[in-house]
Amino acid sequence: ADDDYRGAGLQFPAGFVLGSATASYQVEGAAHEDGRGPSIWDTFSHTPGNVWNGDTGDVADDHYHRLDEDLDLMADLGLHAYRFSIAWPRIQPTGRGPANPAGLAFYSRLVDGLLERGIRPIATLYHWDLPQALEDEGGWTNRATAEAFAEYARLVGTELGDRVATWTTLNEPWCSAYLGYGSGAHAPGRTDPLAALTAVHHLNLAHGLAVQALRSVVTNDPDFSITLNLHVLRGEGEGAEEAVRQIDGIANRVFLQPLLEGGYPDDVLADTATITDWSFVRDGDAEIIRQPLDVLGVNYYSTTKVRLWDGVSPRQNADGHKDVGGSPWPGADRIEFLPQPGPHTDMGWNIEPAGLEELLVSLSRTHPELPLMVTENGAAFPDEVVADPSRPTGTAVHDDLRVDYLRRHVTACHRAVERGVDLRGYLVWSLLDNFEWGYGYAKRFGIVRVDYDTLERIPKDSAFWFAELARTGRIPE
Ligand code: PNW
Repeated sequence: ADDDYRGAGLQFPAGFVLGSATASYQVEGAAHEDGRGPSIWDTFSHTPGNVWNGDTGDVADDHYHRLDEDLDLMADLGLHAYRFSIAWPRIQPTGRGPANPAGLAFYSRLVDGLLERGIRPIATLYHWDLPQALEDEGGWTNRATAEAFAEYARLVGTELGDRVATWTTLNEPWCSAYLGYGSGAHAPGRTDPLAALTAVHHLNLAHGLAVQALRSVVTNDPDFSITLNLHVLRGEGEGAEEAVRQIDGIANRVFLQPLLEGGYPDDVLADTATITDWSFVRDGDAEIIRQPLDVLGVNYYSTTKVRLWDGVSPRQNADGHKDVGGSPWPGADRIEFLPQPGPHTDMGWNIEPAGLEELLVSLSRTHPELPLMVTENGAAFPDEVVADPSRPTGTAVHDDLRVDYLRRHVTACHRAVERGVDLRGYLVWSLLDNFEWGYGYAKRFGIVRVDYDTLERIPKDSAFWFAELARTGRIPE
């Protein structure tokens, strides 16, 4: 069955989009330039103890200053699409007020540069860099943040709404809510289950309000979307079904149901009743959140194994979360997260391409009318860097494990397409090695290596492999 995911020679249908993704705080650097205000990730990364090695995004890949070089790199790799995120604090340094022209100009130049090179711009409005000034007023626990987000969306949409092909409102609200306000592993580093659930709702609301705001200003009939990191769950032992139900509720259905059907799942409300009565949900919110979507973005890396546990202190961190103060699973006090056998990436995440196929097939069964796109998939592995005069950079970077990971997951996508899934494309995470949040620069996801001393970009073997895939639409040997 493992060999079912080798995929060599399989051809994707014409128009299948093959590209890559990054996020503003992870690649841009230039943290204090051209009027950018501080975000929660500046504050968090500059607070000792939060990020490995004390790393910050101050410089990152210096993408802000190397935009043209990076655009040329994407063109060299033959990418069909590039998914980037816009840093809210570059547009509104305090999260409110008029747009900063220098901030808009940067993203306008980025979008034009993509279009000139025939690369489709997929813009994400929020990939976690909330203006610190808004966090000071409660951040995502404050309903006003969702309203401010709609105004930010309108400003960006007014500038770029004639050129962006796909608008994604939020990247992985699960991470924003539960890692940001529940476990504390991500900015703003809060550990409060009530705050986490309040954030879930205000993120959902922000999505709905932003789609409405974008629709009112864009002129080129773009696609509207949101990207979720849905959890593919495996249950174990007695009570496996109940454990899966609980985590599926709090991780997946708490987003999918309001976005696609309207309202929150009854069982999630019941599971979390000791934390909140959800009275932060107001009349009319359900209609705002449920906006028609043109495509759903799916980020997939691994699977999650759970079981029901009757002890006092379940392990909540086996799936790669740092062992920090809080839990990212409010209300799920009886669930244990189990380590999984088999090969793992450098993040400790188990490698299971069948999980991606399963996820895509199950989404398309429950929502047959909703096109899907894999907006992130990839792997952190150590790279082997060797001198090689035959390469343009004089250096080869061998990353067989990454090539193998990508091959298997791209094959999973192909299998899903064969099974009738309306899957529009696959974007590899990431174009460049970058600031991997709590792990700083220690984990490398790029298909292009970044030398953090010189900031030189060196395509890895996986970049050449992916370029061939993008050029031919066929999974290489
Ligand atoms: C995603 N987790 O993050 C993000 O969208 C990227 O910015 C990130 O670099 C990439 O995956 C790799 O980590 C996640 O703890 C971060 O479950 C953490 C988790 C999941 C996704």
